[in-house]
Amino acid sequence: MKDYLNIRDDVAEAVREGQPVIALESTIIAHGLPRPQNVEVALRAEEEARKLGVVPATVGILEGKILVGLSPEQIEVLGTEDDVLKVSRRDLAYALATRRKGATTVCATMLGAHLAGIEVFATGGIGGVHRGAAESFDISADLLELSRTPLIVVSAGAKAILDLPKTLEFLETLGVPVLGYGTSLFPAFYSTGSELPLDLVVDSPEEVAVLYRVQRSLGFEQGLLVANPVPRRYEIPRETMEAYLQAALKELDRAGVTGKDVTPFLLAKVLELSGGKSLKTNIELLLNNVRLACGIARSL
Ligand code: PSU
Ligand code: MN
Repeated sequence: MKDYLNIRDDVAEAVREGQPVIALESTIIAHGLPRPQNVEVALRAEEEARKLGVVPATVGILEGKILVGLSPEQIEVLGTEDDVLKVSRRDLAYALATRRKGATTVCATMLGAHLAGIEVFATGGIGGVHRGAAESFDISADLLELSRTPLIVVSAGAKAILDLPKTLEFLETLGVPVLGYGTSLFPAFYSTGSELPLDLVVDSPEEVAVLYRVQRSLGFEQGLLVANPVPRRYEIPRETMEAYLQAALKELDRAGVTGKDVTPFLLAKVLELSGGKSLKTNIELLLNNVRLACGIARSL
C-alpha cells in the first residue's frame, strides 16, 4: 500500500503521537466551489485548524499516490487545473493506476484518511440520495462509505438539492448514526433546519468523542455523521433556497446531465441563481464545521 499512499510528515507524526488531526476533502476545492475562492477557502480551513492546535490534512491524488496532507502548492494545482478527476471509491484505483490528478469526494477522503489513521473529517455537505432516485438510482457513494469506514464526518447536513428524507432513511438502514449537534432537526446545509427530526442529539465535542469510542469498542466499522447547522446569521431561508433548487433541477433535466456530474452541476447552478450569495454561506458553514471537528479531534 505504501506505493500508493503518501502521508505528510507532520500528519504521520501527529497520528503516531495521538495529537489531534483532521482530514479535509478536495472535491469541494476542484468541483464544489468557484475559482478563485476555492483555493483561498481551502487554505483558510487549514489555517483555522492550525489556530486551534490541530494538524489539517487535506486529501487528494497526484502522481499515482493518495496524498494525506497536501501542500499549499498541491492545493493550488487541484484548484486551478482543468483535468482533475472527481474521485470516489469507484475511481480511486483508476486515478492511481493512470497517474491522473484527482480530487477526493467525501467517500474517497474517508478512505484516505482512514488509511492514514485519522478519525475526524470536516466537510461542507455530504452527498446523498438524489431527488428522483426511484427512477435514476442516483445515490452517493458517500452514504455507503459512512457505513463501512469508521470516521467521524462533520457536515452541515446535506444540500436540499437532495431528497433529504430518503437520505436519512438510507443512513438509518446502513446503521450510520446521524448526530444533531445542538439540534433535533436535520440541517439542510444553507438553512439551519429542515422539518426532519433527528433522534440522536449531542451538545458537545466530548459527547461525540465518547459515542465514537463506544462504537469502536463494539468493533463497529461504520462512521458517524455529525450534522452541525450553519450559524444562524449566515443561513439562507429554506423557501428562498427551494426556489433556486427547483430552477436548478429543471436545468439539470434540460441539460440531460447524469452520473457524477450531477452534484457539481447543481452546485454551480445554485451559486449562479443566488447571484453568488450562497458562497458566503458555504464558506462560513465549512469553517464552522472545521472548528467543531477540531474540538472533537482534541477530545479524542
Ligand atoms: N455537497 C456539497 N458540496 C460539495 C459536495 C457535495 O454541498 O462539494 C461534493 C463532496 O465532495 C461530496 C460529493 O462527497 O460532492 C458527492 O458527489 P456525488 O453526489 O456524485 O456522490
Ligand atoms: Mn451520484
